[in-house]
Amino acid sequence: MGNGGLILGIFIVMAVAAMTVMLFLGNYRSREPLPQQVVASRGYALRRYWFWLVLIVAITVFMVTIPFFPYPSVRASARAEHFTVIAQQYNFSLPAVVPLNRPVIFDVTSKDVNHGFGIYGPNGAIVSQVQAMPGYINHLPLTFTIPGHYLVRCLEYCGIAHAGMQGGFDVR
Ligand SMILES: [Cu+2]
Repeated sequence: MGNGGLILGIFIVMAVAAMTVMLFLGNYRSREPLPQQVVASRGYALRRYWFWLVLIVAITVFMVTIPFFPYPSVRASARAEHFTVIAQQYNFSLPAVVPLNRPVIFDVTSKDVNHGFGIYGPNGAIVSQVQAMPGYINHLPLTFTIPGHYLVRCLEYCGIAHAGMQGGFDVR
């Protein structure tokens, strides 16, 4: 809820900046029009450097940020505890308790049609979600860092009673 004002503020600042640039460019005129030859050679020279600059910046950003990617490490997944989740019209078969601060993997499948396995934290915000599909097991790795009761909701329309399809488990 507190983030809404911040996001709106960032949006307004960026919108005003973009409009300022547009207005400047719209009103920009050079006093003497330059010959096409001059404009083209300047543009091509700029374009050559621009390509290498973008490439170097992109590779650098990639190398620096890749360790912070929010996927669990392979090592964490190897020692994770597995929990089976079976969805069917209109309920979930779930573990009662899931451990806190330890990597877990939900092995998610369905007995009938496609369902969505959506996990909501004690604060009501969605934590993660994956599809529950018949004849297939989706693996959802997670590490819970906040104890409490987590609600599970079906996130894919699966039949007449879909809206009431809920479950839950405790993290402790
Ligand atoms: Cu559903």
